[in-house]
Amino acid sequence: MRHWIVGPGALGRLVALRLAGTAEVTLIARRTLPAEQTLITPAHAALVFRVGVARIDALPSTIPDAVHLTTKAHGAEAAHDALADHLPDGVPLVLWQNGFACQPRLSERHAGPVLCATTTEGAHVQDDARVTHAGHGHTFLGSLDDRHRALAAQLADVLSSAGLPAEAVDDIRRRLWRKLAVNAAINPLVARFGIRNGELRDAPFRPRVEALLAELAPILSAEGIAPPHGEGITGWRRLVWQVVEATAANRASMLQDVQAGRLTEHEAILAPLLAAAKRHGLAAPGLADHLAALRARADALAQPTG
Ligand code: KPL
Repeated sequence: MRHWIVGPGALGRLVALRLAGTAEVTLIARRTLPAEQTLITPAHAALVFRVGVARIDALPSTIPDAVHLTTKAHGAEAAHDALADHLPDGVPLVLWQNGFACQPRLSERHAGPVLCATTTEGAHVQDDARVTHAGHGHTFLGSLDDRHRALAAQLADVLSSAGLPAEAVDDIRRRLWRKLAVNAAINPLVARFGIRNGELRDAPFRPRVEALLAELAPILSAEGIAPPHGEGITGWRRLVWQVVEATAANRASMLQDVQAGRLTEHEAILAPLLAAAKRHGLAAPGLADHLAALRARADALAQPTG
């Protein structure tokens, strides 16, 4: 199979280099990356691969069997716009973004099957030529309207054989919203206060997490999204605190974005929740406060510096 991976962050390069062991891979970015790429495995082995590389404004003339969009959530639609004219109808698109913003829009817009993926694989970039696969995880794949089960099963097999265990599911919307809920309870707080995830267990942050949970639970319930274990706020509380424990020493992705001066994924994570709150007539002042603060930061980032 021929895969295009669009978006050269940690996840994109992890997917690209794992697939490169068994398939033809082209890594597509705004600038040309080195064709020789090293994957440092969780067991600390350094595996070197040669992959195809291309710039998004100079795409290869070959046709891929699947395109994996691995940009940040806010870059996905622009990346898709840049690709769309070059792809014949019918090429499958896999969306690996957090949140729930580009997924419904691109599922409508793309001229071919669209799968969404959510993963717990851990990776981080070392430099332009090296990426570390920090921890094994699991990937779920499915289409929002559950129309592409066979394709999801085929791609799940391809990923699993390449060392990224994956499974096709018929409830990807629910799984994306669950991850979004966890991200909403953790990421804006740690990003704004500059703390590691585990510090959320301490005063003064614990009550702030609990207040967000009290806002999130009715919104999710109104959207028909149940937590994986338990019911209502008890289930969401269990899930969020489990993730905090499991990632206590980590700096969340949103904090890393803030510290690196990058745009955060606040629109993809918080805006769908606030839109749902509005639809169902629910109050969400804590979530709204985070969205406003992160939007103000994004506006300030967009200002030219003197
Ligand atoms: O997924 C995460 C992230 O870093 O974005 C965590 C912190 C595990 C949950 O929000």
